Amino acid sequence: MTDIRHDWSRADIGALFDLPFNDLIHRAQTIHRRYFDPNAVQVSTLLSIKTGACPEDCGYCPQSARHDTELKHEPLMALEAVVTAARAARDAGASRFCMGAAWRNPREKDFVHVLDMVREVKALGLETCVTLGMLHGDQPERLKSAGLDYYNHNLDTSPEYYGQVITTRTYQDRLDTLEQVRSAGVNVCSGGIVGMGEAREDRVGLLQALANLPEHPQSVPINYLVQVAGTPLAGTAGLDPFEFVRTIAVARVVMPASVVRLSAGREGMDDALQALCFLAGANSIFYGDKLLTTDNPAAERDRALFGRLGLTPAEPEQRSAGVGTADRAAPVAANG
Ligand code: SAM
Ligand code: DTB
Ligand code: SF4
Repeated sequence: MTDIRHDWSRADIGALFDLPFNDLIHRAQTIHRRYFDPNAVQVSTLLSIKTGACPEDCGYCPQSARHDTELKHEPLMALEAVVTAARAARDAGASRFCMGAAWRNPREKDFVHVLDMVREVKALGLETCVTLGMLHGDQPERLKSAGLDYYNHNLDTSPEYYGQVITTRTYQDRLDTLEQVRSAGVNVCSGGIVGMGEAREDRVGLLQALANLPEHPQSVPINYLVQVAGTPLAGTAGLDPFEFVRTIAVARVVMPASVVRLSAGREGMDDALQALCFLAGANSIFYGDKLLTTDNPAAERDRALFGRLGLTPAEPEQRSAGVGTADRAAPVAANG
């Protein structure tokens, strides 16, 4: 029987969340070892190529024009500056470079510049990822032709809780964007945010929506809300850290061959909590002092953490064995 399923019920996923913590971690770690080298972690670096003044109203986001945050707005970056940042990320040890823009969707005159960025970053030998909001027409195919490896577009939360957080685009809009990206043959990076005041049932609903997509996203970022003053979600009650670890573990169980990224929120986590997340099946991080606009742990701290835990940056070959073929990957032999 294959572990790769697309028929997860809420009850199935809820039952995983309800397991005793040790049983859940054991199950997640066992599955993780069937599909991945347990000591390899994929390393991506983010860059905000267009910052702030976004017309959308996402309640968590410091870049929405509707929230009064202290963020400085920046227009689309020049190509050379993006290439310089990508080269620095590569030289610091990242294997993927993710470019994010605070847009509802890219306008054509900006989009052609993003295509150039993808081409040039790819030419540095890096994997490429962009997150630009909704796409139209042949934009997904043009990104693919330019050398795009991944498109990030998150479902963010359950269909039921979604309307509490975002009103300017629908859950269906997001599913449609994922479909367009998938059809163009670009790997999908899609996950969500926890700690937004949602119930466990919403974390169950998010993971169900992701795991029951026609193909599992090749990459699944699990973000812990970074609370930014001036956003509607600032001041939300914190989540029990073990519930965050459970969310990672359940993501690993329901999407066994997908790379699960321990994403935003690491700056507020101690090393022991991050180690638990890796044990629960997280095998990717954002690396570098900044996420898009907020702080991420310093690169030296992450290098020290990898050293202490015996983790190594995933080789491109290892990643391609699992990534890009999430629904087709054969399990690898258990490794220790
Ligand atoms: N504007 C595009 C979009 O929303 O599709 C791309 C950039 S947007 C910043 C990318 C993702 O970052 C969001 O979908 C959300 O999941 C995540 N994000 C934004 N602000 C966050 C925060 N404060 N904490 C955690 N994750 C956040
Ligand atoms: C994702 O899931 N998390 C990243 C990336 N995809 C684009 C973004 C996190 C943003 C955190 C808030 C900020 O730095 O602005
Ligand atoms: Fe805009 Fe993306 Fe932020 Fe939403 S998450 S406000 S779409 S930048």
